[in-house]
Amino acid sequence: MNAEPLIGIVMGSRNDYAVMKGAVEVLKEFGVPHEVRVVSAHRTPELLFEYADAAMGRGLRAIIAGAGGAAHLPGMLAAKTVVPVLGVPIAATALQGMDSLLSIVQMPKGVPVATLAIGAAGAANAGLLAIAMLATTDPTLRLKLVEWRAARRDEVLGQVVGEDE
Ligand code: RP5
Repeated sequence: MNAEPLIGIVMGSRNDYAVMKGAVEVLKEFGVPHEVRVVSAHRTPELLFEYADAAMGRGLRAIIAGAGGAAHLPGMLAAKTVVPVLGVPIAATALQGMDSLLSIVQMPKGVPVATLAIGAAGAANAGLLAIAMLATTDPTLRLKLVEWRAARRDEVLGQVVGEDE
């Protein structure tokens, strides 16, 4: 994307991209300018602080942050910027994403992270939620989102189940 990014997509490891690409695909589909970065809370804390400090000034309207394990990334970003942070828990350990979900959703009162589902559904929904946020002030995007939802509705209305399947 050449336009200045409105949405930042960050993740704790390159390995998280298999999941986080779901958010990228949705933003691409809607033509929303975005950027993708690897920023690790525990391995690159200085970069995390730099990214969060610059986010508002760079015009980011939301940050989608995915991480696995003891997932500090979304919460630490939210602690350092008032740009809304959408957290995506990733199944990266023996706990299958429950660790990450609880780390992200259980933010103490005062510093919220909007927490999505574990994995691919959460990543795609984070993209859609970011779009819905932008759509509150962008009528063209709002129309696209309404049409997108209508297409999903029509898809279900067209489904038929044969009793003998
Ligand atoms: C977290 O640790 C990352 O978000 C990733 O989900 C997990 C494992 O990282 P790698 O060892 O795969 O780089 O920080």
